[in-house]
Amino acid sequence: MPALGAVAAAAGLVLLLLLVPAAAPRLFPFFWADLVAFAGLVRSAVRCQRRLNRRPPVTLLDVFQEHARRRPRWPLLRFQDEVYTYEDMERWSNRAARVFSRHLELQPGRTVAVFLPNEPTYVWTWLALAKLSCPMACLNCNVRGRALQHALAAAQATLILASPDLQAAVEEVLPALRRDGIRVFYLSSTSPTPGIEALLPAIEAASDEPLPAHHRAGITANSKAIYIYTSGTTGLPKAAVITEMKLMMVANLGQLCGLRSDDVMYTTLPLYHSAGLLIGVGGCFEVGATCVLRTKFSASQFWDDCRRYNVSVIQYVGELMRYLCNTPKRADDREHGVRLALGNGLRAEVWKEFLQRFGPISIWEFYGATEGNAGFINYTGKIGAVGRANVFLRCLSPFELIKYNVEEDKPVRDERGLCIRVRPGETGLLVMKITKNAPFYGYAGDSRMTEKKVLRDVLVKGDTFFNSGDLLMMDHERFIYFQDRVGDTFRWKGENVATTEVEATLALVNFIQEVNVYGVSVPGCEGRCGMAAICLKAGTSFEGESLYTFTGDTLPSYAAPRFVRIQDALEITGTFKQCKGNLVKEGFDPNVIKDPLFFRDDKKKSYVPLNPDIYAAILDMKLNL
Ligand SMILES: *[C@@H]1O[C@H](CO)[C@@H](O)[C@H](O)[C@H]1NC(C)=O
Ligand SMILES: CC(=O)N[C@H]1CO[C@H](CO)[C@@H](O)[C@@H]1O
Repeated sequence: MPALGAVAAAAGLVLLLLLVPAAAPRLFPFFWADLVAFAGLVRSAVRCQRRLNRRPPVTLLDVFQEHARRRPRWPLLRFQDEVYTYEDMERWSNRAARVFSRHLELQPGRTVAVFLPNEPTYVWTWLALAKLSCPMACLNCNVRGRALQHALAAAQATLILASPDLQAAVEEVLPALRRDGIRVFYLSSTSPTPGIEALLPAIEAASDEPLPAHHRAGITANSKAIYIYTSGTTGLPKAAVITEMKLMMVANLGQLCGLRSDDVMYTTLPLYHSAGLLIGVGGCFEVGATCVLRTKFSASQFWDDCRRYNVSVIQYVGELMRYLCNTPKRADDREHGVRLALGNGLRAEVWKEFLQRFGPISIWEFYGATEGNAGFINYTGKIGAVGRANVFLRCLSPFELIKYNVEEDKPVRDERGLCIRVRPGETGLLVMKITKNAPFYGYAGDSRMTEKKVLRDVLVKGDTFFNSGDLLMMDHERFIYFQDRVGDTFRWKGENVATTEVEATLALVNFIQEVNVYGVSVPGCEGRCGMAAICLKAGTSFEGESLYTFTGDTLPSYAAPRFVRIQDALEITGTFKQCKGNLVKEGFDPNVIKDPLFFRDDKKKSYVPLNPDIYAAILDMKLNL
């Protein structure tokens, strides 16, 4: 989303378009929807800029504190049977900030890493660090060993506040941390690890009076507020920088989608990612709403929790909604007060099923990367779309879909060395122009990775774009659809195979519960050959012939998976994205893989068990793929 300096220009544009005669709605059927969405964005961007341009700037922390002053008794957080009001959180964070500042001698600007599960501690720690002007690096709870050290170094964190729940992970790297001079504390009442102090007793004993203002003296719109580690399924974590401005813009997203102060938002997403922390908790700070926090997502508990806490807004990412649809049907499926769902990664087939089953919930699907400089929101209710290429928005944060060579893993360039726009209906790489209003702050401590995300000479020599790494498609009505991640799409028989499309088709098969599609290398073959890891629905069995017929009818021959692997459960990341890396590496060797494997046999017109003989025949190139 753009931070607006160009607001004046934009307002001029809006005026101009309003003066376009009545033909406009006919020419642009989504004219009003586009305009309203645009106006909303402008309003929100203007608000963020105004606040942060004040002296002293009004940050998200100040917005929270204003709610705490005005509605002290309003619940901010519900967690299991505990309730924390705005005032409670204000006081807890005052106490914690005192201890961090005095006892830990924390200076403004020093990065502090938090290594905590989803629990109220996370929220008051965030507020306390904000009160001391210390950026918070949100360590992924699943990160271990060398990756953990790397994450700390990237954000230059010299202090870790951890939970004893992660004792083993902490102790594993403790000697290395000590060598590097990194201090570790537990935010608990007792410490299970010799040499690590537990801070809770000191925090409980500290004064809850407000802190002196000097701690916040240096804060500006561009101060680093948070580091979020991007959840790559491969490689070491990269620390994306979230400035005060970006934090506020993202926290405003909920309000843009209709989040109100009387809403109860249900967050089961990990707080170490932007969806849970910035959009979820941050969104509640912004409007003064209540957040129901859960340690871990549970499909079977989801709706019971929604009823128990009177939830009105839910958050989702990736496969989460599919898991809800996969639970056994219940008579009370539609008995809940949920009116709004915010998230991303919802696939069209799940979207339809979800609405049919759980009732008319308004779904706001948006697209955006934590480190990205712009994003889209679905504001028209077009199922499957992540947003619209709103003519208004496009002026503010220009993006392009450009031709991409999947094999060479880089954009196609013309004879002048510039990139080529795709036509409507064609899939292209999404790139967003980097401007003053849509800056890209890159990854902390990793200029090489930062440079990799920057694409130069896209439309004219010398321009710079943020490379989203995602392949999207825009239709003739300018709706935008997510197609695949760059590394996931593979080439087979000279064609691009978008794994999400094959997955969407296979998800319709009656015995398939979940599916993950990827390409495996076959010796002697160009490109990668399609393979699907599937989970069977309870009480069903794999039917090779019917799957053969179905895929033959619904998929182009190059896209129908050659190999099928049946797994008990599919591996996912902390943000509910499927992991393909290990599956790709493991390939299709029945001598190594213990899961049942099947092979698409064109002679038998069925998926047949992939035995060592077939495997050998493929390697000897006696079997044509
Ligand atoms: C949910 O709403 C009902 C009815 O309005 C109320 O009695 C109950 O206390 C509420 N529960 C919570 C957790 O707010
Ligand atoms: C503003 C708006 O139209 N948002 C929509 C996003 O998509 C869902 C479709 O399910 C609609 O219900 C929302 O109203």
